[in-house]
Amino acid sequence: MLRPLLLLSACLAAQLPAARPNILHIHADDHRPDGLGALGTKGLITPNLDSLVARGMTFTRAYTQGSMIGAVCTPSRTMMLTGRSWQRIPGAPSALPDAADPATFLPSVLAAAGYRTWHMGKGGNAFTAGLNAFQTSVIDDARSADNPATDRAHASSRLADRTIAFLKEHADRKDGAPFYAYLAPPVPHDPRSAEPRFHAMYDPARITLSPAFMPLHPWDNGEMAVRDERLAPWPRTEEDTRRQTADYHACVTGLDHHVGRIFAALKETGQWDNTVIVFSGDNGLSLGEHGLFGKQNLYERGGMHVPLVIAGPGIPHGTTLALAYLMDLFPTFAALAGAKTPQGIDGRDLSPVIRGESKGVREAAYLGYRDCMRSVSDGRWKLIRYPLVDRTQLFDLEKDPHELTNLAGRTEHAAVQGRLTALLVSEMKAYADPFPLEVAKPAKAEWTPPSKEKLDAADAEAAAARRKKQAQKNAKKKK
Ligand SMILES: [Ca+2]
Repeated sequence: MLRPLLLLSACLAAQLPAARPNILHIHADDHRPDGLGALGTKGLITPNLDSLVARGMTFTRAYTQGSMIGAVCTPSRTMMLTGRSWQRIPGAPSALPDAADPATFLPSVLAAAGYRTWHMGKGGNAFTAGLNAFQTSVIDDARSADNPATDRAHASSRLADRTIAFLKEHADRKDGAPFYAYLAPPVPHDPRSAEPRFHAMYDPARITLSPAFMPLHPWDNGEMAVRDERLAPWPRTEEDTRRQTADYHACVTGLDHHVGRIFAALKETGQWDNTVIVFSGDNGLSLGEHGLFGKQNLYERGGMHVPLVIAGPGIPHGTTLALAYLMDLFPTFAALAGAKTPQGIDGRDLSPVIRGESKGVREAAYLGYRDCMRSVSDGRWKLIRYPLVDRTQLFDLEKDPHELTNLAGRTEHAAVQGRLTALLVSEMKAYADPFPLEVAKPAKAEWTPPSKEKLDAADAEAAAARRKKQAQKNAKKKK
């Protein structure tokens, strides 16, 4: 895996990372793809993470590939730590026989190459088997019953304290082993609670709403009333959206502040020059765009598009439009570490893109959510298909980055639509996605917000079904 590095010309040698750098991976929770000042969110104060953008490589089209459940975090984090696509992660219908073997998980692979592996972060909606594969895993969960003292507002602060202690301890070691530290704070995920000093920095009245803000999604996308969508009233109001966005920004700024303390500790302990820092998020989030408030949709300012910045020794400065998935981090980190990537991994090594030797590692970004949404993009054009209600959207992302003008069904774009549809079919086949793009009897697309009574009744029904399933499981165990 080190061979491509050795092939680099001598003039680049000065930029090469010292052999086997430390990898410090900050993986935020529900962090929007443009969710840093330097990534385009006006007024968002993130000087520390911005410094990564200023010196490293930014992927503006990085995605988590999809989710079969509302908790998009879980498959996302599983894809990242296994390098496998959403239909092939452990437990998925097309998983390979060794998919659940911990020896194939990222921390084990890096450990086998001599890395110390350390994790601190959330335990909920995580990939527990993957976290257990770290040599050290510190779970920080605000909802943890055995640790009622924890609270969300100070999650970033606790993360920094523990990480700084780890960095100091690591610097004193004499064995020369590099580290892979995976920091997974539950931030800026709701409840959007930061320290008061960060909330004080944002006045809701000064928040600019997205051009794609809408009071309601124009029709039923198949997941209109899931948990996250209920975090705002129907119809969405400008005032509530501004308030929620201000709170979101406060959480991001709080995270950035404490990340700055981690950066300072890296410098103080002499580890800065040999540490590659990666900033990414597990999934995106709508904040009123298209009338949506969750991550259970496929818009660009929606559920699957994530931030991704890589900076450090040997990483050139720049921005790339290369289509990337979070599962690509697995082979990319393995390449940095000189580790051997296991067979059967779907992710692709992004090193050639980072080094400027290649414009990309794939032709399409394909995304999915449950059985109700599929999308594909070639970088410029994007097609979203909603089989359950027989709706299709076609957007020109170059001219219409906010996805406001649906070009599907227009004669002048029929050829593009046909090409994108064929691309979607082939991507679904390549990733063993079994769901149909057409159903026999599509439902009506019209949608009106459900009443509280109706939501409560649906919740009670779902809870009863869960209890029944659990009882059946328990009965099976007893036998
Ligand atoms: Ca998340």
